[in-house]
Amino acid sequence: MKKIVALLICIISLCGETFAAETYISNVYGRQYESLNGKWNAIVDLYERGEEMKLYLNQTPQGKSDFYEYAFDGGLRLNVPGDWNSQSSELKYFEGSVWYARHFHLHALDAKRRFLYFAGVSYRCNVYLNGKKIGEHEGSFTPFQIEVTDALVQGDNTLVVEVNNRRQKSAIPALSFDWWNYGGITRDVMLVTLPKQYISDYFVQLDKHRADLVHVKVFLSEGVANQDVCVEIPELKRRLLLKTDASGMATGDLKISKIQRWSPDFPKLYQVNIKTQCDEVTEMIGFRNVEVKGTKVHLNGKPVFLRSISFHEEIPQRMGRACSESDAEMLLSEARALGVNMVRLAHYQQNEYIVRKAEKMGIMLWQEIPVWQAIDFSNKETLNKAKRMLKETIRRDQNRCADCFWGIANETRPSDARNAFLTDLLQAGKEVDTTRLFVAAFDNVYFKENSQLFEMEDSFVNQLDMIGVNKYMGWYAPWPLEPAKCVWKVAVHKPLLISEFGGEALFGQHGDDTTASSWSEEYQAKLYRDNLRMFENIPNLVGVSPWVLFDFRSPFRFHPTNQDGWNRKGLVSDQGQRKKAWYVMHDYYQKKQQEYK
Ligand code: GCB
Repeated sequence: MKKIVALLICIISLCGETFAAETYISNVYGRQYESLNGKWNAIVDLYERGEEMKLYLNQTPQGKSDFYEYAFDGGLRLNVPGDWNSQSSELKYFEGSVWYARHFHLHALDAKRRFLYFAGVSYRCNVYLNGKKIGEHEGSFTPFQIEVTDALVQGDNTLVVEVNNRRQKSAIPALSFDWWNYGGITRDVMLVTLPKQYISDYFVQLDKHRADLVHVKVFLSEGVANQDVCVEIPELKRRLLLKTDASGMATGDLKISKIQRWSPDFPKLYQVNIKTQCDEVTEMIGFRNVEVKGTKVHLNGKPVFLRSISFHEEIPQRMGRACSESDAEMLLSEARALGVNMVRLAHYQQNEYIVRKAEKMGIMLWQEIPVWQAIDFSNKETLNKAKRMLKETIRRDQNRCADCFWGIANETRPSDARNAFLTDLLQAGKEVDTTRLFVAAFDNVYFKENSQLFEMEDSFVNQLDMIGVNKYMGWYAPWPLEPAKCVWKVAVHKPLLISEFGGEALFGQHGDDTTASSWSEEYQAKLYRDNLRMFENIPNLVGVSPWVLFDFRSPFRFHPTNQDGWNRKGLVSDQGQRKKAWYVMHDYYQKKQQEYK
């Protein structure tokens, strides 16, 4: 493992990118940890002078002549986890640097190793412990950990994090995106305690095609050979004994004939225990097969219709990021009420509470990285970021059987630079996961006058397992023909998911169902009926995912009365009221569920 980590660090630094993750901790919530959530002190650093003024030292005057032109105590207090935008009206639109600080107490130094774990910091950060920089990370939606065993002191420790959410051309997402640019330490922070040689990573999942074969890979933190590794599934009375190789990795297969596979109807999870001489970890893991056969997606050997919906990681009533188990419960139970068997987690990796809860509820997931429209495709550094983000995503959730689809991009247009970027990115993903389907969403499907068909020209799609199409008929695109006469001939040899469709309506606004500018529930409901009619003419359709479950915050939604900073395509309003279109979708999903019984 040491070698792999060293190689990774080397590759990453060769590519001109630095990041703090020295090593990895799989299933952090199943480990011994102390939460560092709560109120942190904060300083808003509008002119970004904090580093020069050494805020990371978090000093207080000692002698009579001592003074500092800053103090963390007595100032702003921010909740962690939480975005800053929703915690102070002055920070609603803020993009820039905020310094966070807190103390924590360590009773005694011992032989254990300790790591600071950040589940998500938006967008980039520098981390300082006891006055010294110990790490940095870029990317809002993936976790990172920093070993602090030697940087900790007995007693009081000072942790300072500079967080910056300024948008940049080379970032992912880049300068513009259709959601709120929430900044802050938006997910959990923990101090994790592990033994000297610990189980850093593992993969326990069913083979892509076989129902009786579980692939196992276990990585130790140290590159030591001949260590015993035991993987057991007590309920199935199965145990696999392995030895590590010189890199600290142990691999093997478990042949099991009577596995009850996970599915939306029966989201069965098994307790899996992994033990070595020095460490043990336990996790609930499910097993399922997801594969493509012809133009169908099969779940556990049977064609499935993907009854999906998208949402952002946002609680609209609070106008802030979702960050807890109860937030996950709220988002997913409203999705479930619609009748879904899948959620497209748009447009970035959402927190682990959501992923784990979805799995328990039997909801399949499409998770994607925030390669959203205009990314700097010709920039090598941006490509390296995207690859790292995809790998960090897969690594965090590789044992979540609910995760069936990895989305690598949303609405990118063909060009040499785009094609090369996505080809490379896809390759990087396939190197680390062979059990899931790789997908992307496209918006370049058009009605062609000469053929009278909806078509798409984009050779990249051939590389994917399934394609998603975002098409806003009746909203951004006028109907060229009656919906019932619109026929699609798009990526005909692949399964096709309508990964977005919809239109805006203000809850409670009633009007003409033929006029988009009425922003009425009636227009939105009719648009849904029309689109569902058209979808019958897509021969390779495997599912639909309307855009979007809830109205969500978006800075470029400028209409003063109908939008006022909200994208109103929700089937449910920002206050939780279901619009008329919700019922159209609900009926459709009930029908589809019966058809695929
Ligand atoms: C899209 C994007 C989504 C937007 C949506 C819209 O195609 O993928 O992020 O929010 O359109 O409402 O315009």
